[in-house]
Formats: sequence, structure tokens, C-alpha cells
Amino acid sequence: MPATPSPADKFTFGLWTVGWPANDPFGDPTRPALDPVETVHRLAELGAYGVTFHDDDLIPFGADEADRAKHIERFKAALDETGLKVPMATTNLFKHPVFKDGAFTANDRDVRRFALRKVMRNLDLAAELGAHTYVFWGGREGSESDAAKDVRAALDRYREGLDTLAAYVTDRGYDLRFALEPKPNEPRGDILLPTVGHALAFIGTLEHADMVGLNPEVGHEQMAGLNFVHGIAQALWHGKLFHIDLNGQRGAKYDQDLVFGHGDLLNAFFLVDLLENGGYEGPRHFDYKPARTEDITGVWQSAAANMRTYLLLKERAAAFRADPEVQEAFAVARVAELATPTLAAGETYADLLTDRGAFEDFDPDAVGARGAGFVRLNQLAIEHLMGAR
Ligand code: GLT
Ligand code: MN
Ligand code: MN
Repeated sequence: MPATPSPADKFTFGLWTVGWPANDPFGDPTRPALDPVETVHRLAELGAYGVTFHDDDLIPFGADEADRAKHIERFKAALDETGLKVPMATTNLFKHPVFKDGAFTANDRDVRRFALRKVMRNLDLAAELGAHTYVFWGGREGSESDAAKDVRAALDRYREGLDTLAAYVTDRGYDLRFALEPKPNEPRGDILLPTVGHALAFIGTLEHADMVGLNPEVGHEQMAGLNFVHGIAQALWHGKLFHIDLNGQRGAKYDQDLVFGHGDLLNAFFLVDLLENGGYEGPRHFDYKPARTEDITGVWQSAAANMRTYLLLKERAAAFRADPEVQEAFAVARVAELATPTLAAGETYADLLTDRGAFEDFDPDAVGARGAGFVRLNQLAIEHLMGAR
């Protein structure tokens, strides 16, 4: 069978993904907790490259130093036995009630100081385990009331927090970059930095902007009604696609965290095409939740499904690009022509003003009447995706 994952494919999973015991706001867990050591072994058997974690996924919140050291040692031993890597780590700044009004942007200054200390402690561990990316998902940074949050002050504090942590990483000599993960809402009514675009603009204001990029998640942009492929293309264009969270989402509703491809499959096809051909070399990280209906067998089946779907889409995208009829359709649609600058080399606006062919002798009605051929191209993509070609 083709589409068998191997570490070379760089597939990674968060401990919190397969480890989710399937509790939701309406119901109790349907599965027992998973031991991180077992997760490491199972992911390695399935062909994954690495595993990622929040501090609290590995070490229960409030554990003492001795207990903490034991949890870390067991995890390290499992990594050594399996060869699994830890390319990314992050901080849980959302579960404990202390973070109910946010972490870096909580109105309460003591909470903000505690949050920075919690991150610094886990940055040390991330560096020790060889991670190169540190994710910041600010799920609690936001509000339900516009009276209760001064958004401009909150952005000042968000920036202060990230600047402080970037200075810490730089001073310690850690080879770590930060990746901000946007989300429009849930758990807060409105979350700060709600989309890729908001986060990109914010990053430009940071003191260490060069070491801060993005970790966009498929479902989060789709919750905001946005085209994920466009968001990723723009992040790549800015040189800011540091990491990615792959999953599935069906429309603008609660955060579904479905298996990759189990939401908007056509968008997933074009996403894989973009990632494989657009210069992204980082991990293909799955941030999904095995459905609450599944038992532990279903958990590992769903983990495998993420990787298999990605590889199948990669095959289909390659076949699409190699198809001579597709190449001809690309030419008809003038897709490559967009890479040609609008002005010729050395040409100025003054030259453009004297080019009669650009205006006086140009026939907008004739050009406006010409069909673009985009639908045929799209249909060819769909037929390749369906395995019909
Ligand atoms: C949380 C969230 C994810 C983030 C994780 C990183 S935690 O599960 O829903 O989208 O990527 O903090
Ligand atoms: Mn999500
Ligand atoms: Mn995520």
C-alpha cells in the first residue's frame, strides 16, 4: 500500500491530541487518560517523526521539583528508545482558573507575572529537549465584554510579554523561535490576534520581530470564514510560516479539531500542494481531537488517518501538476503570467504613460469578454483529488 508514513515525512502530534480523554462542556470523558510514555511509543510505531507538549501535559500543574524531574526522565527515556523528536513545545496558559482572564493580558498584574515565569520554566525544558519552535496560543487572551478589557493596553502587555520572553531566549542562547497561533474565539468570546492577518501586523511591532512567526491552524482560520490556503500563502510570503497545525473543520462553528481532510477536503488538497511546493520545511503537526465517540483503538486509527490523508493528498497534488492536460489548462488560465512584473525591467510610470497599447489602443471590452478557464482548471483538480484521473 502506498501512503505509509515514515519519520522523513516529519509528521508530529501534540500529547494533548491523542491524549484528549474526550471531555466536553456537556459530557464526561469517554476515554481514560493516556500515559505520555505510551503515546511516544505508539506514535513511533505509526511512523511519526515527533511529539509536542504543553508543560502540563507532561508534568501535572503544581508538581514539586522531585516529581517534575521524574516525569521528565521517563519521557526522555521513551524519546531515546524510539528516536522520536520534540520539535516544538508550548505552555498551558488556559486550563487553571488563575488564567480565566488571560495570561499575558490578564487585568491582574500578578497573573501576568506568574504567566511569564511559567513560560520561562518550560522554555528551559523545550531547549533541553531540542525543540526549535515555541508556540503561543492565547486562548484566554480576550474578553466577553468590551467594557472589561482595554484592548490597546492588552496589546501593549502582549507585546511586553513576548519581548521579555524573546530577550530571555536570546540571553540564554536557546535556538528557539516563537510561533503565535491565531484563533477568533473559544474559549473566550473574542480572542486577541484572531486571524493570521491580525497576528502578522502585531508581529511587526515586536522588538525581536525576526524570531517571531506564526503557527496557523486550519480550523481556526475557517472558524473566521477565511480561506486557509490564502492565509498560509501570505504567511509564507512574509517568511513567517514557522509551524502549522493541521486538522479539519466544517464551516464557521465551534472548534471541531477533526482529522486532517475530514473538513474542507478541497482546501486541504490545495494546502498540501502549497506546503509541498511553497518552501515550507517544518513539521507537519496534527492538532486534532480524536472524536468523543471513539475508544482507544479509534484514537490510534484517527492518528494514522491524519498522516495517510496527508500523504494521499500529496500524491494527488503531484499527479495533478504532472498531468499534461492540467499544464495546458494552467497556460490557458495564465496562472504563470502573474509572476511577470506589471512594468518591464527599467520601465517607469512615465514610460507606462506613453505606452498607447496599455490604454489608448487597449480594448477592455474584448479582454473583458474573454473567458478565464478557471472552472475547467478547478474541475481537473477535483478529478485528481477524487482519483478519477
Ligand atoms: C489547545 C488549542 C490548540 C493549540 C494548543 C497549543 S492547545 O488544544 O485548541 O489549538 O494549538 O497551546
Ligand atoms: Mn483547534
Ligand atoms: Mn492548535
